[in-house]
Amino acid sequence: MLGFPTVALAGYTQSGKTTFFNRLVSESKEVGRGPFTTLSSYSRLVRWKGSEFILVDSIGFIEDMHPMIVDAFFVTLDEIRNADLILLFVDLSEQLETLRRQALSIDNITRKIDMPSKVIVCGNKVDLIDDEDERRAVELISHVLPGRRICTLSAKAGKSVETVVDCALTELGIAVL
Ligand SMILES: Nc1nc2c(ncn2[C@@H]2O[C@H](COP(=O)(O)OP(=O)(O)O)[C@@H](O)[C@H]2O)c(=O)[nH]1
Ligand SMILES: [Mg+2]
Repeated sequence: MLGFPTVALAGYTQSGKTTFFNRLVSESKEVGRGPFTTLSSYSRLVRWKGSEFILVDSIGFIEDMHPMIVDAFFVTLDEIRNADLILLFVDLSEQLETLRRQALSIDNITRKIDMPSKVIVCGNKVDLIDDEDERRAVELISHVLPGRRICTLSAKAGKSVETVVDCALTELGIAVL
């Protein structure tokens, strides 16, 4: 699409995708990293430290897909599947049992829809947990999703958001200034 790399946000509803999307779009504006261009209600052309990429928000995975929302889900599927990079959001403040179930079903869904290989798992909401819980949650996810790169952040508090974007650009092979 337009020759820019596409970064799609995916993962469970309520995991913080839209918060991350809004923060990135507003930071591109506020911090003078460059303006953004509205492409649709859920895609923006973001300029970040001299690089440009398309950021796509999505409605996210739902654990037990109700028939009513499956159609809506599949509308965004193409954008997820065709993205150069997927930032896969999980809420690290969930109970470990919930996290395990979500990670397993992420594994299932990603296999089913044949996602591109570039994926960064973004463990969000670290502001709600202590270091020990964060360590345990990351350990569990890397166990269920072996070989996946994992970043932790707080989209709401703005913690490590910059690191995540820099990682994303590096993963896309774009030099970060
Ligand atoms: N404490 C905390 N809350 C967050 C964070 N990110 C998102 N939220 C909250 O989680 C809820 C769901 O966020 P949203 O971005 O709509 O999730 P989405 O469904 O994945 O798009 C909202 O109430 C957000 O304010 C975070 O890093 N920390
Ligand atoms: Mg959302």
